[in-house]
Amino acid sequence: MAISRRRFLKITGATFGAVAATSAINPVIKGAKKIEEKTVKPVKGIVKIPTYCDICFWKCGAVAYLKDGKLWKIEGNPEDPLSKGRLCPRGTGGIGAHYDENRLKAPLLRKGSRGKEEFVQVTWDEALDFIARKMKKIKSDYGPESMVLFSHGVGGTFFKHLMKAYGTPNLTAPSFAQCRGPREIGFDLTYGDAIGSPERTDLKNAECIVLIGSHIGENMHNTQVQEFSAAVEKGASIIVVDPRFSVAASKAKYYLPIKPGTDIALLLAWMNVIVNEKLYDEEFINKYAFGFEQFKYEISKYTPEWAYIETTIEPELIRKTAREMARYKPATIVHPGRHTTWYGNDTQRSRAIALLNALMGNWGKKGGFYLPYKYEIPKYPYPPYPKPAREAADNPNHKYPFAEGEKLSTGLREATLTEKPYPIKGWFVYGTNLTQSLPNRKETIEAIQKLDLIVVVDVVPSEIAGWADVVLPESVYLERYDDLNTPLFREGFVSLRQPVVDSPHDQKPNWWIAKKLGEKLGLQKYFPWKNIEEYLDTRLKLAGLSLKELKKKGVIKAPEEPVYLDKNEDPEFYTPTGKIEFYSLQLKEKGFDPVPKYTRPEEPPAGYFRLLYGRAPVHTFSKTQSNKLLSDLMQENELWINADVARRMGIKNGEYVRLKNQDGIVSNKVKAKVTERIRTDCVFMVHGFGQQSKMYRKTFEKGASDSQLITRYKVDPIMGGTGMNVNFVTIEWEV
Ligand SMILES: Nc1nc2c(c(=O)[nH]1)N[C@H]1C(S)=C(S)[C@@H](COP(=O)(O)OP(=O)(O)OC[C@H]3O[C@@H](n4cnc5c(=O)[nH]c(N)nc54)[C@H](O)[C@@H]3O)O[C@H]1N2
Ligand SMILES: Nc1nc2c(c(=O)[nH]1)N[C@H]1C(S)=C(S)[C@@H](COP(=O)(O)OP(=O)(O)OC[C@H]3O[C@@H](n4cnc5c(=O)[nH]c(N)nc54)[C@H](O)[C@@H]3O)O[C@H]1N2
Ligand code: SF4
Ligand SMILES: [Mo]
Repeated sequence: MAISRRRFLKITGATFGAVAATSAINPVIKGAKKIEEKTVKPVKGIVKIPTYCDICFWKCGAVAYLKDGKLWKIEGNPEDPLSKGRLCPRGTGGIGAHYDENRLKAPLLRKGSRGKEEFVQVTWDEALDFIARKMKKIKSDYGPESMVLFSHGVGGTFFKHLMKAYGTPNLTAPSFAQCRGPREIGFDLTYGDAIGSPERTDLKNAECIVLIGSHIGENMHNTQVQEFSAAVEKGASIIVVDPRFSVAASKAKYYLPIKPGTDIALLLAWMNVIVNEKLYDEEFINKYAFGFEQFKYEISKYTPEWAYIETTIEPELIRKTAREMARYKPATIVHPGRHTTWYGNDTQRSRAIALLNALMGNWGKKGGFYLPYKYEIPKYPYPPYPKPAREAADNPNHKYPFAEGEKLSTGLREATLTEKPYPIKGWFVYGTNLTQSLPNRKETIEAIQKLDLIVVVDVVPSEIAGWADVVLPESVYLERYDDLNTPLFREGFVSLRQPVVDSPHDQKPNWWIAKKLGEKLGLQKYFPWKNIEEYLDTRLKLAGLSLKELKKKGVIKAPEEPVYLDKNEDPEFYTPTGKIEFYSLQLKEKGFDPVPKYTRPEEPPAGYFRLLYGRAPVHTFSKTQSNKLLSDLMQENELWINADVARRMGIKNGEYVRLKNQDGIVSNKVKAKVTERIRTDCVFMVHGFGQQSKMYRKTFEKGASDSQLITRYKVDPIMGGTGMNVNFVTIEWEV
């Protein structure tokens, strides 16, 4: 079936002709002076400026257009390896971030109690002096380790630097323990290497793609969608495993509507068939597998008939799809997923996915996992950071033995609540809406109430900003420089984010805020550069490039390197055995199953449904709801509910309902989407809606929040990720 790329990727007319940013001030902010809009010097005609997108964290290269000095539209930069000249609908609507009427316009200081959302407007000096005073006191009373930085995205770079200079090891992001942490650890335990972002999946050359929940097409990571579309167009065989008939499922040859939470059973049965029928890459396994015989023995009991009882997937379909995968090996890829924090057994599920891929012999092969490389640009030559006196507080006594790489955000929240292993007294929050992105909102708020200081840097009055002591308004990505983008990818390149327009009010870029605050904290030696241009140019010069050149092009590529193994080249695995660990001694030593095992998930009680959630093509988490171009396309989320169930319950399509979870939490009202496209035992909604900040008028009570209903979470004992697909809801009618 041919797929129209246009349907996935193109939205037209997303331009702002003559829209002016409004200067209305928020009525909740007391004593606010009217902030004058800055006047932009109009340059006649059309000016094109390359930059990279920030509507999500994929960092697609883009070209912004100014028309007579006004931001007009943004398109993909054809030179950019990630966007290849096309942005996703969110990126195309990115200019709406600049024109957003809800933007924070000046620094705010809390009046009254936390969470009341009463603020006074202050100057930058007043705001930063206040923060510096508090941070100095925290340092002298409790030690620098008592400050935590939560950040997400490249804009956090200079705050990470600031916090390391201040002396804390507690830097974290929700993109690990609430997102891809289990996947990275599962693959690392198996191959000695992580998947990374962008994922090293050679989707465009794959002949068979297996998606386990990865809802590409709704999950709009641009390059992945383009590559997936290319594979579909070339006739790749697509197998989709999802309790919900996703957009990707509509492109599939085989759709497996699995019972939620039972994927490990399916994976084990697939491997059982492939091993029993000797369909795996024998040469590859003989050469590179460790513990294959034990693995073989372990999985011998997991027949398709056994898996059928768990997954509700017919044994014959399990066999057929296993054979289908094997037919196209090594150009078969079982996508490792990205948001993998589902049920608390996620590292083991990721390991099962890693092993199934290993049976395909696809490491370093075309259509499998390619070997990425990057443009090496040296770091800025800063003085060394002070060594923190105490270890990070996120994982005391290494309770989660394989929590490696990034710190656990929920672990740091726990430390704040319990004051163990030591008190945490300050949170600096950059670009992450913690009440939406961490499970159990109540715990987040209780932790906030224990703090001496909480600072939020945001662009709109998000839910988390409502809980801050100080809110700092940032310039949006189209108004600022950020650090260079040099990801590991199939092509090495460096790309630049640079300002396209001025900030309309008193917003400042992150680097400026970090530097000013650093100076007020006496850390000026860590900010030796005059401005970010000097910083960027220094880094680029160290690599023989220049800012001038990169400003013009937006993207510069590194000399090409091979991303597949040569015929006779051996892959390297950085595991303790130097092989792909089918049987993991590392896990065994710490008391975990050396070969993944299946445990039946808890069933929803009678009358309850499992709450599932995911993405919509035109929104990013809770980041884009007030962007006019995007909210015009989707104003609120819907509740997907099975048509038979809805009929039985008397719920009509389009009718508003509320959800009540197992702990009695009732959601905002949400529109029912009555559909055959979901199983009867679960419901689904898009994450990011239903924010509760009163200041955030545009989104207040628009749709329901999955986060509000995710009061339960199941922690992965291996690495501390928080499985969040473990909540059950009933449906209520009163509106
Ligand atoms: N438009 C848009 N795109 C995005 C983002 C965004 O905010 N907006 N965010 C990006 C980020 S950071 C991430 S991490 C990714 C997340 O995107 P993915 O990694 O693709 O998605 P998940 O959230 O894990 O999965 C949601 C899908 O899993 C299915 N599912 C739920 N439970 C189960 C189960 O038990 N078994 C199986 N097999 N399937 C299940 C759901 O029905 C849904 O289709 O998206 C990225 N892309
Ligand atoms: N319930 C639930 N929880 C989840 C998920 C889910 O699907 N459901 N998904 C998980 C995943 S996969 C991830 S990656 C995380 C994502 O978690 P977060 O990164 O916390 O995502 P957002 O909720 O979009 O929060 C982004 C915040 O940054 C602000 N912002 C936007 N642009 C800028 C800017 O230019 N500068 C600054 N300073 N701020 C800006 C936005 O207004 C918003 O408040 O959440 C995880 N948590
Ligand atoms: S995937 Fe879309 S929103 Fe994300 S960076 Fe690329 S164009 Fe922007
Ligand atoms: Mo994520």
